[in-house]
Amino acid sequence: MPKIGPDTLAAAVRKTVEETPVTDIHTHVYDAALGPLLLWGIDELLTYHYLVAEVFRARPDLAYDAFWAMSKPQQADLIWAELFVKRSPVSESCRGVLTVLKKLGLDANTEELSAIRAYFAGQTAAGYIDTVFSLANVSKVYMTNDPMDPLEGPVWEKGFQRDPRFLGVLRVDSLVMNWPDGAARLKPRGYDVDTSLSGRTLGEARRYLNEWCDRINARYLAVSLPPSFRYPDEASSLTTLMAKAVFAVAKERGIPSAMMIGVKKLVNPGLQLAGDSVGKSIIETVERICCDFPDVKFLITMLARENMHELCVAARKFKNMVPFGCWWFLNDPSLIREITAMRLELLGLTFVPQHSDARVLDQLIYKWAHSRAILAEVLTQKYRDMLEAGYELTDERLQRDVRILLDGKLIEP
Ligand code: FIX
Ligand code: ZN
Repeated sequence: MPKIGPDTLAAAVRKTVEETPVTDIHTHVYDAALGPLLLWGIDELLTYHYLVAEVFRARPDLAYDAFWAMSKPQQADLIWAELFVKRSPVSESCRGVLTVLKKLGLDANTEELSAIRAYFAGQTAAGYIDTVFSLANVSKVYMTNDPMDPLEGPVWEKGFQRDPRFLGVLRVDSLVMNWPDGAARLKPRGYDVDTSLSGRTLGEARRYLNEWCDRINARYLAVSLPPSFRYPDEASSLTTLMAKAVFAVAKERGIPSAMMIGVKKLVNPGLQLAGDSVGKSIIETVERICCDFPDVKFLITMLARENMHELCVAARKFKNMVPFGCWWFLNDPSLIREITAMRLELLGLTFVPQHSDARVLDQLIYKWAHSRAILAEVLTQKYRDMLEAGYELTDERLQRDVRILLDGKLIEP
């Protein structure tokens, strides 16, 4: 195989990263069979909670209730006017909308949305999924499935023909957070639980997890945890449920347990979904869990920038932990660059550089376009350093490395 030299390196890396299909290991997009849960189109893009938070910064005079009383198209019109017309769309979330429209061949330099809305009016969900997956070069996505969601649970119970591009993930927040809320959700579903965390209750919680892992063919179990989450913590219902239900079922089934740690929920309730914030977690909790459950593969991402280096070092200590993604408030070019370089330097190719966390289908287009550009930039520098140290890079080796980073196999059992 011909060797890649310093002069052609950047172009070769960029081409390979662009052309390597991605498996997106954490999203909030859904198989079209789940109907209204699958969000797509310009009004959903513009009312994404990241942009909701930003429009209130541009319009601090706007009352939360007044905004929430608007229809979704009215909210989208306001966000477009304030963040794209009256000001340049400088933020990462705004630039994302520009990238989506450009990739779709639509003109973003417009003061109102009628022409863009007309494009989406001509799409079907099924057809648009194909368009988005192709433009984003995404082969598969992992969903976030909550059987206790009143909209989602019944669709699974009825059953539907699965789209193989949408992989199941059992999200357990509704079970484990704010106990005994989970008990109140389990009881009417026929699980013999009480508000204590007796052996019977924990056994029934495991039965719920197993039954739903079977039903959705869950590839891993997932939860979002506050920065205050501690393990061990005998006094904590959350910790008991995680250790004796979630990790136990993950081990029994041989599937990973994903923890997304560091969210402070609703610091500003007026913003609704946009009201969550970030808190620094303690890495000792992650270290103790990885140490005490050596047979479970843990997929970990943390929300505070300050936790990123500690997570890398913890990954060096525990081979059963895979750090993943630049999550939420870390999903910005300046921080993705810093985190990805640190991970390559400390972990080689043994981490998952990114997930999209897309809540709107179209976002797959921009979240992967933006992240691929930075991954290519950082990888190029690493390979440049290696060439200078005498390493011989070929297309075959480059394609192999990028596949390891993007094909999602690192999180498979
Ligand atoms: O808990 C999660 O899965 C978070 O990613 C979401 O709750 C959050 O709203 C989000 O979409 C961040 O990107
Ligand atoms: Zn998420």
